[in-house]
Amino acid sequence: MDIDYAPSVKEALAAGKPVVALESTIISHGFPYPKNTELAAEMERVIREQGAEPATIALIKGRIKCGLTSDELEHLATADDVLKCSVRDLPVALAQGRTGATTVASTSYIAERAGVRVFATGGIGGVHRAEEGADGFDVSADLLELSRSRVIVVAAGAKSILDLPATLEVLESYSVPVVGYGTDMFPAFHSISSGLPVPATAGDLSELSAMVKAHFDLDLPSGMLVCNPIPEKDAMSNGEIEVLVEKARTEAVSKGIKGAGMTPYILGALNRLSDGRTSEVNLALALNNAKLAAELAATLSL
Ligand code: PSU
Ligand code: MN
Repeated sequence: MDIDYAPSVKEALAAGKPVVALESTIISHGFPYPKNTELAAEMERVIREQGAEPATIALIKGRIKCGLTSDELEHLATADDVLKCSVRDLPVALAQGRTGATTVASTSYIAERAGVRVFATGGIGGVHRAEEGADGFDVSADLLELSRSRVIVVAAGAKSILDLPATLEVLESYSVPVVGYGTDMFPAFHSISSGLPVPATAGDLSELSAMVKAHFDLDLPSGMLVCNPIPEKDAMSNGEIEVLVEKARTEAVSKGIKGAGMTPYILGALNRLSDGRTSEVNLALALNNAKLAAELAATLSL
């Protein structure tokens, strides 16, 4: 696989220094402009602050990039013709020379092959609630890819817009380890807890690192999902977010939104309905994940 590395990422990998992968769909389709440019820059800054190297992954004019220039980040944040590329979209986008943003699934796929083992994002895709899916059935490829790319994904759980019990069931069926960081509960993205238990908890960084090392030692074919709840000071209450989610869901259903457009539509609607509050919350949790991912990557480089 032909990957264009940013020089700083190439050097860090060659020297065995910690590197953290970042996705680009969150920039192109997850945040409004100009909040998305702030997000892209801040994610990289937080990772560097911890002594790790950020490697944002995307397709630029038919080339796979691992580490982007600030011009490339700006382009992803502002252009309106950036494809949302999950794994199945990669061959077509590459062959057509397109520019595409990578999801959790395709970022994990590329990160593993690029030699990057830790990846920070906001939230993962999951099983959509039946009534809003295409023909009542919409399961994100993020879940399948977690089962077959050896990358540790640090996320604040998944949005309460999804069917969270079903999402956890699928992760169990796919043999994906799910670990709560400092929590027994599966976090619900904007809020600290979904009320659903996680199968395992890491109390601190050294416990988490031991689990991750054991995961790689076992040579399991999967990744691991590290669930890092949003800091309490930044969180929304379940009640607060549920009201917004209900409105966003109703809107999406009435507009007939389906498939790959669903997650971006919901994120946009939540931002609009909350006057930008959900994007502030999303930024806070994503930065919190970037910090933990960088700390974790450092423990693997020792
Ligand atoms: N969830 C969020 N923000 C996001 C996404 C999910 O809260 O930006 C993005 C991620 O890139 C994720 C993708 O991988 O949406 C999932 O899309 P789908 O449900 O179409 O698989
Ligand atoms: Mn889908």
